[in-house]
Amino acid sequence: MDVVYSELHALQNGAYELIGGQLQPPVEKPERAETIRAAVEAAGFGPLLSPESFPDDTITRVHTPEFVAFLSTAWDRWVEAHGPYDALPLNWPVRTFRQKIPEAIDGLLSYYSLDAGTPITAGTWKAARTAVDVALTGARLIQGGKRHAFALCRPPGHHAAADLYGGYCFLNNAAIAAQYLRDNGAAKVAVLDVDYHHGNGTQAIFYDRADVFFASVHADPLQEYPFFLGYADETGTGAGEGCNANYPLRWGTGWETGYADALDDACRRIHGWGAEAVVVSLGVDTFEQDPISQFKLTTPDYTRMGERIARLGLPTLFVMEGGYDVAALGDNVVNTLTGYLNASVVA
Ligand code: OKP
Ligand code: ZN
Repeated sequence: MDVVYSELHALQNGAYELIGGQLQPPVEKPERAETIRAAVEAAGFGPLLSPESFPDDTITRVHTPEFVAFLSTAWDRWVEAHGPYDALPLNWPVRTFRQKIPEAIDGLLSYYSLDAGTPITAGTWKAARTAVDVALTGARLIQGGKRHAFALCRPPGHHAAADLYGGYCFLNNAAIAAQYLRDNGAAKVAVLDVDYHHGNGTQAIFYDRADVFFASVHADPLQEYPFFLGYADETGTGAGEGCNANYPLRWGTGWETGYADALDDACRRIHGWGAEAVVVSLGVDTFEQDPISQFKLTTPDYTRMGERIARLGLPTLFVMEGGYDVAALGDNVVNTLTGYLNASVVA
């Protein structure tokens, strides 16, 4: 299986993150992608491909031009206002506030963000922009006839919506790849999101559309971040009614205690809907030892996950999302891809 990777991911390297009321070293750090790269290479995956460059209009098919302009200039404006420290928002336009776009950089960060856990640094734009190229290079491989590819993206993307960043995500790599597949020949594309957290950004981007099906297996938003989207009664709207499927699962869920059944149902829905290709938002933060998560999947369970995804029998683009136990990340990703390949109908 081809693996697309760029070392420029390391340009996203925040200094600290607010976790549980304390400033701590970020869990979303460069070592994540480096350890996955080393593990897939050691397992014989490859070749390792560098991303091609894609134009900005692939991004603005999914994100607003105003949001892209904001993200690409935010660091320079922040440095001008404050100095060379991580750019973080401090308040949000929640209930009772107006949704009017401010002028000052602090207000813009507030308007365009969903949390204070996603630092914009000197290299954020370059890293996020390169992650999009990584995902699109994988999508182009699929569009060109490959049955599968792995886009080893970092930073992740699934919390980013059309004009919203947060949850360590800036540009929605998986959504941009799905849209690329739509724009280049596939009539119906599914996104299967197996990250521990609900893919609120991807859901929002495609919520009113009948041409992209979004299915997500994740921790119950009653208990877990991002808290305000991801319930089972979110089924799509307008033309997209029936094209969104959420499987919220309680803390403590394991493979045999709810996860496998939910994944199976999600895959059945995607198959029944008639998808021509699937983009997998591959988060492995469902792992039992993940430092910020509460599911109980084991390393062998990822082989089973890959096997189930393979039984869809669809061209498959894996796009890396979360997963924060650096010691096990490589094994969990390799097992997913190996399980997929070994169960693939087309080798
Ligand atoms: C990104 B992805 C932990 C704080 C959680 C945000 C988590 C973003 C996850 N108590 N902060 O979906 O893996
Ligand atoms: Zn996650």
